Amino acid sequence: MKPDKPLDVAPLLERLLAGDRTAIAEALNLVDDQRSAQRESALELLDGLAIHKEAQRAHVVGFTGAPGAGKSSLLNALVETLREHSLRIGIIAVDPSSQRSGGALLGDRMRLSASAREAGIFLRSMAARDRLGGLADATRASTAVLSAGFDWVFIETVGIGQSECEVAQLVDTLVFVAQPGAGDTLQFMKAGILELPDIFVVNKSDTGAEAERTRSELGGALQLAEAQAAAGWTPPLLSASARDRVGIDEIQTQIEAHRQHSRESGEFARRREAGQLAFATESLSRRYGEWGLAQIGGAGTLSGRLEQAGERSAFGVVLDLGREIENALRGK
Ligand SMILES: Nc1nc2c(ncn2[C@@H]2O[C@H](COP(=O)(O)OP(=O)(O)O)[C@@H](O)[C@H]2O)c(=O)[nH]1
Ligand SMILES: [Mg+2]
Repeated sequence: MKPDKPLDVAPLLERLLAGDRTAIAEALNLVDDQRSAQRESALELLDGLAIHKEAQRAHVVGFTGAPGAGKSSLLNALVETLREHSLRIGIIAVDPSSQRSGGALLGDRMRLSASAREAGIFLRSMAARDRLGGLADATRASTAVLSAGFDWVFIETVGIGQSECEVAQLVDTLVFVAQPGAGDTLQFMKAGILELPDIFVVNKSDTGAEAERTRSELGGALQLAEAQAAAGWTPPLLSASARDRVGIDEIQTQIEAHRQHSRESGEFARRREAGQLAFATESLSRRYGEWGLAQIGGAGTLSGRLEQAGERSAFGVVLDLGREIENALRGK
């Protein structure tokens, strides 16, 4: 058991920025620690990461889709490919439904060999548990930590609907993995979230006709959705088989193309800003309600404060604003 007193953050931050592997594990434990003494330290660490530009170099990619679509299998194949280029890769597997601490079940499909792990791949599983701040906040904090030490950070999330919106706010590139024959397309159209993913992959192309049908269904729906999207990027629709290692290179190529496009077009910065604003708005309104938010001037104030955060991370800004709201409520 770790001591229940605040941790000295400066040396940890230094080791983290130097790419020390054990520091990554320590930092992930720290930001996941619910004890109040550690929460102060966690915040200090996140603030430290926010002011170091080199700590945000990672490109963050979300893999989302129904359970069993093959997200873990595709990631596994992709990671192997990326490793051939000696890239350092962090992976977060999020299971919103799991109450099992550590989310051990979810990580199962990621069969990373020992050599892969030594070679600079880091896998972290996260389960819902009983979290004060919700899983999305915890995932955001873990992503900030992994971004300090890796070139790529992948986040695997299960689900349709709400969780897609949450992960979309956290990642630079969103990949949707479709399960052949699952009827995802219709559900997605109804939920109006076909606009979110940057890349679509129909996995299990080895199933033949079924995968083909899903692909053309999804293609039709995308053509309808495309009329609305106008960000200069047309989401590609890819076919792949994680089982047969088919189409993996093309997924990598498209992720890299989207990374380049979004950085050059300014979409990257715009999206990170929007994500932070959504995170701050969501955290504060969850705790204090719309009325609480209005006490500090509403959403307009929020984005201004995030813009001028200076040495504070978005987490720090949220804490500061929370205190201001509490003071306002007390009539100070
Ligand atoms: N036929 C076939 N099965 C696959 C393929 N990719 C994954 N699977 C299987 O689909 C199931 C779910 O895979 P998994 O990667 O755990 O899906 P996840 O829940 O989306 O992470 C497993 O039994 C996999 O072996 C594929 O390309 N073809
Ligand atoms: Mg999985």
